[in-house]
Amino acid sequence: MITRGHGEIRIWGHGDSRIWGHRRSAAPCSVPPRPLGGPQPIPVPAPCPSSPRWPQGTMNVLAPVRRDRVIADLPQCFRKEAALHARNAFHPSVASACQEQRTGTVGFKISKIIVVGDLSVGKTCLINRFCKDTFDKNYKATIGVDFEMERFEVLGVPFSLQLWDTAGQERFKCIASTYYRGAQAIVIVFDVNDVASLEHTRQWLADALKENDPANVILFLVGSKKDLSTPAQYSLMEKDALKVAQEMQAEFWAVSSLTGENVRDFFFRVAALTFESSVLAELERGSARRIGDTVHITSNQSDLYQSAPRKKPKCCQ
Ligand SMILES: Nc1nc2c(ncn2[C@@H]2O[C@H](COP(=O)(O)OP(=O)(O)OP(=O)(O)O)[C@@H](O)[C@H]2O)c(=O)[nH]1
Ligand SMILES: [Mg+2]
Repeated sequence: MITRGHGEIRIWGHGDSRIWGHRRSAAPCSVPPRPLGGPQPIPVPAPCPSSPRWPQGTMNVLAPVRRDRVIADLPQCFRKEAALHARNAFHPSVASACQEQRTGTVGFKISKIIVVGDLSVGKTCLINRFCKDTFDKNYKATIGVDFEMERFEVLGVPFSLQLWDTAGQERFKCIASTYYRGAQAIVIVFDVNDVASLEHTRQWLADALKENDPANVILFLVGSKKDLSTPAQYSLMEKDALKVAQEMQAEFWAVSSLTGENVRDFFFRVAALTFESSVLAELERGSARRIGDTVHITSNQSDLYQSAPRKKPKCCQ
């Protein structure tokens, strides 16, 4: 949740220890904030080597981005046959917009990423491997949804991802699907050792797209538990997965949350491509009105950002 008021932006959720470091006042303060219940100073993550360029006329009110979340070059795709694009570098318009600090509000936005797929395919483990660098071999079903925040710096611009971990169990699907709306990227996970979970990805995609505009989301198809298959089994499965990914126009990845193989590369790619599409959308809007111009919102226009009334999901009726 984000609240704005009195010059303060706060982000929090789920008592996550990485997030409480953000609960700081933006106002200049000579005394370092003290954590509740102890005199120890708050451990703030090490700042990245080059300070991110905050949009002009603004200041950094959040904790510095961790050094290991800095993206200076476009992370490469996993397979060229099923990639959202196979360019080696960021789109030239995006690179120059970042260079010239013309990224508008992108630095303040939080992009929503939803992670869907059959029960027990490894969605929670995938997110936990990246966000907490942990792996739990015991299965604990996600009930409804959960989320993690990750902050990046891409080409010098701060960029935040909200990773929504949804339940795969049928009985929680209805609750989970109410959180699908407003996604900028959809990550559909299947288990590379379970062909049925790959087949079900089409239905997961269809359900997620009911709540989102297909033209405005980017898709990833992720095969999990790569460590459990032999190279021969894996390459057989990969052929099928590539076909499904091409059909969906999704980018394909195969990962292991147990060993960590490809997990960081995958999330960096998600962050980079989501960022790239956000900046391109901002530039497109900016060609109608120059970024930095003042927009006057009259009372007639003040409901511009109100969402349309939600339809009650069929399964809840
Ligand atoms: N060997 C191996 N096991 C994994 C991997 N990822 C997840 N698992 C195991 O698979 C089981 C299910 O993982 P979860 O991440 O909880 O699955 P989920 O998709 O979140 O399940 P729901 O929350 O019910 O939708 C757990 O026992 C994990 O330890 C992996 O990469 N390799
Ligand atoms: Mg889960």
